[in-house]
Amino acid sequence: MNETSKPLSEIEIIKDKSDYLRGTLKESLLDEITGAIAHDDTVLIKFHGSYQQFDRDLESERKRQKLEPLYSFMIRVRLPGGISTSTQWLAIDKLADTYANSTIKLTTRQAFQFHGVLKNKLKKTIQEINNSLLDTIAACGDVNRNVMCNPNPVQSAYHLEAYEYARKISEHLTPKTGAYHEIWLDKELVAGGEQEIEPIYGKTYLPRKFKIAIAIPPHNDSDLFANDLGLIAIEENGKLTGFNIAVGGGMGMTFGNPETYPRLATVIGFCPKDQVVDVTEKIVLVQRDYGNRSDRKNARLKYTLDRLGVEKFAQELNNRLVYELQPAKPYQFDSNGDAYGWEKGIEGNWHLSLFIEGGRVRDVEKYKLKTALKSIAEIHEGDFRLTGNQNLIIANVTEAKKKLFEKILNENGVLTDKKLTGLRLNSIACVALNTCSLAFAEAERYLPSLIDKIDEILIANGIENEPIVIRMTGCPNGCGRPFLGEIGFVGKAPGKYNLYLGAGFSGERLNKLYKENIDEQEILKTLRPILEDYAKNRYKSERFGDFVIRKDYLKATVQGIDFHI
Ligand code: SRM
Ligand code: SF4
Repeated sequence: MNETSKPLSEIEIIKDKSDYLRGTLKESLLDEITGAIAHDDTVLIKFHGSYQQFDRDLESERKRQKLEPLYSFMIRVRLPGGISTSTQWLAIDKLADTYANSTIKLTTRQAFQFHGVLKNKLKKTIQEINNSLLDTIAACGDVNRNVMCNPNPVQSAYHLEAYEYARKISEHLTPKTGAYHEIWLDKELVAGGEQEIEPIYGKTYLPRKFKIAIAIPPHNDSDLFANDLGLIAIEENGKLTGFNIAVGGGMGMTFGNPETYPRLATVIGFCPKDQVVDVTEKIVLVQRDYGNRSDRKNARLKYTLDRLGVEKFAQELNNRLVYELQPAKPYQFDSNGDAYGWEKGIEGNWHLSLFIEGGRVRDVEKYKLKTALKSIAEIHEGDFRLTGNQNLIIANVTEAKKKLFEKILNENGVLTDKKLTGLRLNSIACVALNTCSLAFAEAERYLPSLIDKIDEILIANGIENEPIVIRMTGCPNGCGRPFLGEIGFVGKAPGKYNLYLGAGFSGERLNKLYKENIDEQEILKTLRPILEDYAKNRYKSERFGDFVIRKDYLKATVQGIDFHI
C-alpha cells in the first residue's frame, strides 16, 4: 500500500531478500580477511543492535599506510525505560573493558552503547550481553526502538505502572524472527522464508526506524515530542488512567533539503491504559503500510503524517481499531531536563541523579566515574536508571548506604565542590567523532570546552545558575535532539556549526536557525550580547528560549514545516 510509485530504495531490497534479517551475517563474521562485514550485512546488522564503524581519527594515516580503515562495531544494548540492575551494570562495565574501548555511553534514549568492538569479538560480546539478561535486538534498524519512559518510577505507583507499559510495548513490538538467536546465540535454525511469521512487521519491516516514548507530566525528560509516537501518561486521583497519543515527531533533517525537517509530534487523542498496546501496534501498522519506501530521507512517520494529513491518518488508525480514540486530556509539562542530587522516594529509599557529561562513563585522571559506579554496583541492592538526557540515577539506595555511596563518589572525584552551571547541567552532546561515520564536526569531545567559555559569560552576568538547555550534534540527524535546545549547535564542517535558538524549555517548541556555519570565535561573539541582554532584561522566571523570541532575535517555529522559514 506504499503510496509512492517510485522504485523501492536499495535497503528495501536488502531487507526483502534477507530471509528475515539473516543475510550472510554468519559468513561475514567468519571472514578473517577483513575487519568489515559484507555491504548488505552492514544494513542488516543494525536490526541486531550493531553498527559497523571505523576509527575516523586514524583514517588518513591508515590510507597512507595502504591499510583498510580500522573497522570496529558499536553495540547498542536495549533497556526499555532505562532500568538496569546492579548485576547488569557490572556485566556492562566488564564488557566495556574486555571487548570495547573501556567506556560506556549512556545514550539519549536510555540505552547503553559500546564502541570499538572488533569483528572477532562481536559474537562473544553479544552473547555475554544476553547472559546478563539484556539484549540488543531491535536497538537499531527499521523497527521499534528502545521505548523510553520517565526513569523515576518509584516516585509513585503510577510511575511504576507507566514503566510497565513501556516494557509491554517494547516486548510486543520486538521482531519475532529467529535470526538473532541463530546468528549470535547459536540457537537452532528456525525454518526461514514464508513460513516464518513476523506478525506485525512483515518481511520488509518498517520503512524506517520507529521511536516511542512515555512521559509523565510535568516531566518531559524523555522528550516525548521528538518521537514517532509519544504517550503522555494521564493520571486521575494518583492512578494512571491512560495516555494521550502524540504522533509524528522526529529530529533528523538533511542540510540543503527543505523537504526534510524536524517536527514535533501532534496530539491526536486519548486512550485508556488497557488499549495502549493495541493503539501503538495499529499506529505502527499505518506507518508500515503508508510510509515512503522509496526515499529514506522522507520515510519517517512525521512525513507520512504531513503527507496524509492528521485527519486521514486518524481515520486510517480508527479503521484498524475496534474503538475510536477519545479526545485528548489536559496535561502540562514544565521541563525536559533532569533534577539533580538526592531525592527521597515514596517508600523511603533515596535516589541520586548524577550529571554525566556527554553520557560517557569512563575514568579520566582524578575523575574516576567508571570505577566509582562499579564499586557502588558491587554493593548496591537497588538499581541504576539511565535518563533520556544521558544522565544516571542511582536508585533505591537505602538510608544506611547513602553516606557510603557519597564517600565512594567523593573518593573518586565524582562529587566535587566544583559548581556546575545551569547551562552545563542541561547539556547534551551526541557521540559524533571519532566513531560516528555521519559526523561533520565534533560534539561530545568539544561541547564541554565550549561550555567552559560560555560559562565565563554567564558568570560575568550573574546567570550561571539559570537552567538553559544547550545541545550539540555533529550533523543534522539530531541524535542529541539539538532542535529542542534553547541553544542548539549542529555541525556543518570541522570546527563550524549552525546556531539555532529559541526552543521551548519543556520540549514543546522547536528552535530556529540564527547563524550559519560559524566557528568558536563567532559563536561566542554572537551569544555574548544575547546572554547579556537576557541577564538584564528577562522577566522573572522567563526562559532563555522564550526571551529570544520575545525580544525578536528570531521568530518562533510553530510547526515542523515552518522550521526552515
Ligand atoms: Fe541517532 C544515526 C547515535 C539518538 C536520529 N545515531 C545514528 C548513528 C547510528 C550513526 C549511523 O547511522 O551510522 C549514530 C551512532 C554514533 C556512535 O558512534 O555511537 C547515532 N543516536 C545516537 C546516540 C548514541 C546519540 C547519543 O549520543 O546518545 C543515540 C542512541 C539512542 C538509542 O539508545 O537508541 C541516538 N538518533 C537519536 C535521536 C534522539 C532520540 O531518538 O530521542 C535522534 C533524533 C530523533 C529522531 O529519530 O528523529 C536520532 N540517528 C538519528 C538519525 C536521523 C533519523 C532521521 O529520521 O533522519 C540517524 C541517521 C539515519 O537514521 O539515517 C541516526
Ligand atoms: Fe552521528 Fe549525526 Fe547522530 Fe551525532 S547527530 S551521533 S554526528 S548521526
